[in-house]
Amino acid sequence: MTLDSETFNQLTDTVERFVRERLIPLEAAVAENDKIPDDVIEEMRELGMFGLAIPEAYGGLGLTVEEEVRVVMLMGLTSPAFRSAIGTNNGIGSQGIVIDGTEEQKKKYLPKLATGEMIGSFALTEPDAGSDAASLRTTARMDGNEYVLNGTKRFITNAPSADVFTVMARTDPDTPGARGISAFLVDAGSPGISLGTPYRKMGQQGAPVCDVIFENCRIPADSLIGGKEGQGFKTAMKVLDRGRLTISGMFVGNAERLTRDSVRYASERKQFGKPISDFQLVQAMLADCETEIYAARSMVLDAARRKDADEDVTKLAAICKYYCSEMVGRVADRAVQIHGGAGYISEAGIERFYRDVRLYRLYEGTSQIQQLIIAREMLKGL
Ligand code: COS
Repeated sequence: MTLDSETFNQLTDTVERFVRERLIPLEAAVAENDKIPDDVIEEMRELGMFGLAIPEAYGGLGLTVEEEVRVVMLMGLTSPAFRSAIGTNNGIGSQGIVIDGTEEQKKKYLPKLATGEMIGSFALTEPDAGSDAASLRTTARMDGNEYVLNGTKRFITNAPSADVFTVMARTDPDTPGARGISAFLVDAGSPGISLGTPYRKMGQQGAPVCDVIFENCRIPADSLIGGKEGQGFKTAMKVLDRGRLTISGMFVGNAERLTRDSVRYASERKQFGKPISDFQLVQAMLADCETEIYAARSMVLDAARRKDADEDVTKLAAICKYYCSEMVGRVADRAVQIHGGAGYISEAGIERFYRDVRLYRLYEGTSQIQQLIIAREMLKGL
């Protein structure tokens, strides 16, 4: 459902203020401690931010994709760790249920994911199945009224705090590739689950990632998403289509933040007796940032509107993910350049963003996978 414009404007005003007054001042501490303070998580819960994309019928705000993307762009004005905290509940950790779950599964999980009482996480990647997701080896064997899971999931965002995992596992060992894969909802407290030590990463401190290991993990048969085997790969791909679109909004927001900081710095920093913003070579870098952000913002909003109109956006989501993640990488590089030495040291926070945004070309499908999807869609049916 679309919110009326006044209610939606109130929401965006609130998020913008929250980002400016509450989150931006905490960026350095979150990076230093590798943790978002609990009271901030609580405030995000109170603001309804865990349920932006969960339908109203299940306790969420039920934003359209366009509305969600606009909110995510605002969240992009601060460190990505804050969006990541709410990202899986709105995205890959809940959308499998929203898109393909049974009514019982929706009723059981979505209201708690919407309030943030539960954290959702998405377990697709494995040690030997990254870009080639359909080659995953985790198994789910039917035994009486239960499935028994065995395997390891790698680099799982929000796994350390997760209460429920959407797990892709092979139910049919004789069917290789996508068709033998099913999706499950696995409670984190199920016997036979253990977590790896959280990874130390290049950036994105405060956004915890670890492995999830299943050893004879028994889950009830009704944990199968949609109640149908063999559909799990398609569920994962549909979730990723939506996820790639919404995170692209995040990349636009990060690029805007970096550009705003660069404009301010360039107008304050003086060299050769005048602000460096007076120099045309600096202006060129600022203009390139602004131009690319405009293109990125326009494409994300267009794709979001098309998704809301029920168009197939597989290609457009890949285009957005590809362009926007590469774009913010270029913007972050220029931001370091404009800040000069100050951009390379920790205090200004620019080098932190530079490291944070490097992930975007890797997760939810590398740039090369996006290129492959775009070309495949172009060549389909020829
Ligand atoms: N929506 C719905 N169904 C989809 C789909 C989509 N976006 N993409 C593929 N499918 C379906 C196909 O139609 C096909 O179904 P049929 O067997 O009925 O024809 C099935 O899924 C298999 O698709 P495909 O043959 O395209 O699978 P591939 O193994 O060739 O892999 C890529 C496709 C490479 C695109 C996929 O593995 C991928 O996205 N990899 C990256 C994974 C990723 O993003 N990981 C990040 C970590 S998760 S946060």
